Amino acid sequence: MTDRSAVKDALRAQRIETPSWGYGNSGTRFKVFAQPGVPRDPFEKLADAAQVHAATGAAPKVSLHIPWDKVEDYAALSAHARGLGLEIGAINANVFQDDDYKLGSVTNPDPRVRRKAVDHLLECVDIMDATGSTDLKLWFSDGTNYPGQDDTSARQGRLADALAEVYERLGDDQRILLEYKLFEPAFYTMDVPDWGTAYAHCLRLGPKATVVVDTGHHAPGTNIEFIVAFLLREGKLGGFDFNSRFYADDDLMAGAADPFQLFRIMHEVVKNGGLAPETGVAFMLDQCHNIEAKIPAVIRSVMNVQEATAKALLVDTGALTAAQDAGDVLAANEVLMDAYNTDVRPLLAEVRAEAGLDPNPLAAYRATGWADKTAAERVGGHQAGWGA
Ligand code: RM4
Ligand code: MN
Repeated sequence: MTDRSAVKDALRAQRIETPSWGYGNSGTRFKVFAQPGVPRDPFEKLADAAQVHAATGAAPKVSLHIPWDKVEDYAALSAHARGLGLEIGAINANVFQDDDYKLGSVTNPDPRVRRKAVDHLLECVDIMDATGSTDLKLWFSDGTNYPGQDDTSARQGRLADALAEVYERLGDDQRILLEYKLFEPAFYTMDVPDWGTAYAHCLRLGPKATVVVDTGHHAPGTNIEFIVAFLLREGKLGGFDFNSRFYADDDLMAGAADPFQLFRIMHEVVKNGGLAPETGVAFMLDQCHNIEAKIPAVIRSVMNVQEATAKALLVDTGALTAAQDAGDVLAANEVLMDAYNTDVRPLLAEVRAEAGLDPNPLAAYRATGWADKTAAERVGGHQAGWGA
């Protein structure tokens, strides 16, 4: 696509969903560094997310994590979101922080634990009904640490049964987004280690089950854009959990470690129609800001996704196809690299200005004084974090 106004339309239409946990305290297993002004409940997390949306105009949806974002009244939470110009995005189930789940949740050898885990997943669908969320995001920490620990194949059967029960409970407009991860916390086998496993389960479940690609959940060197192209072609790409990694699942700001990889991913998305709302690809962030200020880090991530998208939209597809058809390896590569090497910041600044936004979202956020205000106001109480 090289028609400038079509590129701008596509950029204006892109929505990036931010994670509630990105606004709370987080850390590594060594230390959590608390930050001043961090939200103390899901209502305050939404208020922070509204700052990101105000600055970027592109982040109206917020993913929740249950029970971290458990509240008495989900309709009230959803109304609060609407009042801030936001919507509730994916509901992330959490079956990894309970003593019962030591040997797994839905794949646990003990049927009592499996029942408890599936009940939590069903509770998450109730929360979707109450909040208007359409996406149930499932990530399972399930797996084994030692050869022989459990029956790998039987665990697949337990997983399939659990997924089938949850799938049955979904409303017409609701879907499952199944996320995979290569390793951690389990170190020998994970029960959903890769896209192929997730895809096979989704295929068996039906059209309302799709795969989520968390960019931090692969072995180093994995060609993620190939996975994206494949899943899009099969209509099974539900969305992304964007973040960056240098080593394992580092959950750093999207586009920070390898902006070229993010571009290559967005190139496959754009080329295969994944920006169109009807394909249902959710552009979510799943990251943690352990040492940097959280709201500007989320804004930076949104901008990085937008920049990768803009570059992907600038690929001269006519020239690319011609070079590919002619078998001209160097010309084809050059078309792609030309787009990647374009400075798209002025174009995005223009799109923002035309939408009545500050062309510089980070400056816009700083000018609000929100960081000082919340640091002064949010004293006392318990800061939100993992396990809240
Ligand atoms: C997992 C996975 C999930 C996220 C949790 C916090 O590694 O990426 O998407 O909800 O972490
Ligand atoms: Mn994730």
